Amino acid sequence: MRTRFPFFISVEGSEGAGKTSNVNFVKETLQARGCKVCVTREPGGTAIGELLREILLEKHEKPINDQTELLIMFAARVQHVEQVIKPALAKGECVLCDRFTDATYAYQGGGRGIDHDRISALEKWTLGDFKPDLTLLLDIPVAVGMQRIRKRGELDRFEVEDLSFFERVRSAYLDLANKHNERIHTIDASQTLEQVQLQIKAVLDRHLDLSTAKHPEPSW
Ligand code: T5A
Repeated sequence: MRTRFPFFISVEGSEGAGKTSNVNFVKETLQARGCKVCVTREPGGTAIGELLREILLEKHEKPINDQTELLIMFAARVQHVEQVIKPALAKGECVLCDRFTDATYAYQGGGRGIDHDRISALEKWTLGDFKPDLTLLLDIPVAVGMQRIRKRGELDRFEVEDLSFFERVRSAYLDLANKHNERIHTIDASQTLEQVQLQIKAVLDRHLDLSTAKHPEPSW
């Protein structure tokens, strides 16, 4: 894990966990610590990535093959990393990304059942060891998350999947958090927005303090 500023932070979770609702809070917390923040999302974040996002989220007459879906996720991601994420980090900005590669392990791995090793090979080929420094996993029981998004209106191609798909996604996320517990921090997202943000702030404060202690501001 890199422990210097700038940070690359991802926010993850299954449908309706509150990622979008909390990204702004994370951004403000980082800004209060003096970080310039680049907020972005996956799939998307670049002109080509946003076009690929439309293909991925739209419902099509004939279904998208699972392998095709996996490859499109990584195609969008490579474009995003090279055009947006790495350049922002190189300028000294913090990058805050709504979903990253963990989502592929959870949705295409857990949800669609694609072999973990195949995703891992693709990750290695396209990104090498490039990973977020810190990941906030907003965890919520599937039924609660689905209830929240149904209130919001029309559902996209992923959101119409059945409950068992999202149970597998959730369980894959929790397995990742267990395996990478230094990087991935699980937040109980079923609580009120205020309580969720208190948990997020505690994780961010801990990480930013550690990083600042190791890399103090220059005195000049
Ligand atoms: N995908 C993505 C893959 O399959 N593989 C990949 O590699 C990647 C990167 C798009 C889809 O792409 C898939 C996964 C996704 O299905 P997305 O745009 O991130 O990804 O879409 P969603 O997960 O669908 O995002 P949502 O907007 O549905 O969920 P959020 O952002 O988690 O939830 P949010 O903040 O919009 O909140 C939903 C509702 O709940 C309320 C909000 O007000 C809102 O109405 N809410 C709360 N209510 C009560 N208490 C709280 N604590 C609340 N927090 C939020």
